[in-house]
Amino acid sequence: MVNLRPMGQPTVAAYTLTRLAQLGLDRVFGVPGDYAFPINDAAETVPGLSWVGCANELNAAYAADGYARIRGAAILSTTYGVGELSALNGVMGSNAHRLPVFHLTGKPSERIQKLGLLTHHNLGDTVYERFQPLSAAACCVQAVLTPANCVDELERVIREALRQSRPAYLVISEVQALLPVHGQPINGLPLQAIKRQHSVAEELDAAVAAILERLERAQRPVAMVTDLVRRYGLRRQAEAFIRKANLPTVFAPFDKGCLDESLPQVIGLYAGHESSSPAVRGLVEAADLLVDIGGQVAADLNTGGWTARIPSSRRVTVSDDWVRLGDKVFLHTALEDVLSALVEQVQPRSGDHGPRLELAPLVGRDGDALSSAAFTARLQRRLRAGDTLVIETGTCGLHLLPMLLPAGVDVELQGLWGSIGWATPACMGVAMAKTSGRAWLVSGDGAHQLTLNELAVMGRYGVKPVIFVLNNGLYGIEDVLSERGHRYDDLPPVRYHLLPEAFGCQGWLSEKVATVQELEAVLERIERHDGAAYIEVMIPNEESQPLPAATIDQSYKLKTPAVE
Ligand SMILES: Cc1ncc(C[n+]2csc(CCOP(=O)(O)OP(=O)(O)O)c2C)c(N)n1
Ligand SMILES: [Mg+2]
Repeated sequence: MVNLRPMGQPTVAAYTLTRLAQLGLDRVFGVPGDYAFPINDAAETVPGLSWVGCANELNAAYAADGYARIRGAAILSTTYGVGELSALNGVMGSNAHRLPVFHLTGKPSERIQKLGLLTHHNLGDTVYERFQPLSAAACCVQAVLTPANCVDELERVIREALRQSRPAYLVISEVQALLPVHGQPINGLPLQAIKRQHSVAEELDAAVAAILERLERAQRPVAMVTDLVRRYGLRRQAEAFIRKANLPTVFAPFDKGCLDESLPQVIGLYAGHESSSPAVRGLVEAADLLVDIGGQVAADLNTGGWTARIPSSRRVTVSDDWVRLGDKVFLHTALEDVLSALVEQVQPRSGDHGPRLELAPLVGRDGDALSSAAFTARLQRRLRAGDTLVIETGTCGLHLLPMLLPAGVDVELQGLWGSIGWATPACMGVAMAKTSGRAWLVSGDGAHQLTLNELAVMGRYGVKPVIFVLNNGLYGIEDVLSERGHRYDDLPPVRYHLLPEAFGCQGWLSEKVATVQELEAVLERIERHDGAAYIEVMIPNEESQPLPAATIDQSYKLKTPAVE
């Protein structure tokens, strides 16, 4: 490789990765490719960074997503066209879930472009920029980096990605990447030390005063906290607010894990008719004020099929940089600033909070065949403070979301974007980002089949997750929603517990369990095992029926032609 570093100036590729690493990031997830070799090389040589070679770009994007959930941001590296397009679904999911993933891609050199030479990974023409708008569409900000603009553009891109808490797209041509940057390189702060949003004082003061005034007048206020507070690193402040205000507090399904559920104020999950209990639903719907910290995503799966409706007249929404109270909207009110002002000024309320989430009953005994309920109850009792549980989209979510999380246990899921296969690589990213505690994964068999080749990558890098694959032989949740019996919901009979061995994962505890007794024995062994575990859990496929008739009925009414 040519050494192009006159007067010690770093190359565009090296500077870009150095600057991103300063945020506190130590991994680059990706798949190498010729147009991106300078970026790949820099990932190996920049101090403090290491390359994680994923099984494919979609997995890499999911892994970066998981890493960003723990570290606050992540770096993803793909090659031109074929690589970046494969990552798109994953990056779009990071956008939906408000994660600043920096997606770096290479492209053909300007020499090739000026000569009009045809290149591979294109359509046989000289349109070199065809893919940029596609990749950029998944991001909130983009830049084509050159030696002349690199230092300035990177500051703009980093600032914007952190301000909006969404992905950024960075393109560097294979030749520009190797040229030295112009200007004075910048030494950036770690993410936790960066103020990501700024308020306009007048709007902030007015918004906070209005919220406090509404809270003081309210007889039966309830708070709701959403995942957005975690994405801005503000979970502790949100908890401090509900603790000091002493408000009964709920969370919606997509936001599982955004609160310490052992806090006495946390009463449960609110999703209209799919709330954790009728008591929780009653309390929220009888409230004269709902203080929504972060802004509930009012999507179907987050609201019990749109049955969770609180009129705006009874609602205060504190979003990322605006506040709404009834018909009033305040702008430029940074979430962080609103929360600290509220924590400082709110008056504590007295009185009871209401119901609590409880440990799931230990259903099933010894030789009984396993069920989702028997599995969930036993898993719940094994999670420890500091652990993170990654939950895949599918039937497992229906069982795991209403469960009480032990103190200090986090959950990550992809409720809104809901792309099956996400959880397996995301769990790897979570495990790599964590500095203590275990990463647990629960995935259905169908979802796992999309991305299970990432197990080999986990083995290669010595990651030690605890993985449960719930094997019911079908796309269970689809089978329910689309009524039972379609052949397209059946899955090939993979023998999952043999995979770690085939993928070269050393020291993994790998087993198949079909009864309650077998599950209990393996959970006991996992507790003592200092290494990865991979358990195939047999779930009878009959369990996938029935979903409550009312749920199926409601879904059909909205999705099928209205025949009178
Ligand atoms: C990328 C993608 N493709 C398809 C779907 C539709 N989908 C949602 S859940 C699901 C089935 C999940 O099956 P499995 O993982 O076996 O879980 P189970 O419900 O059987 O426990 C499918 C196909 C999706 N959400 N994402
Ligand atoms: Mg299944």
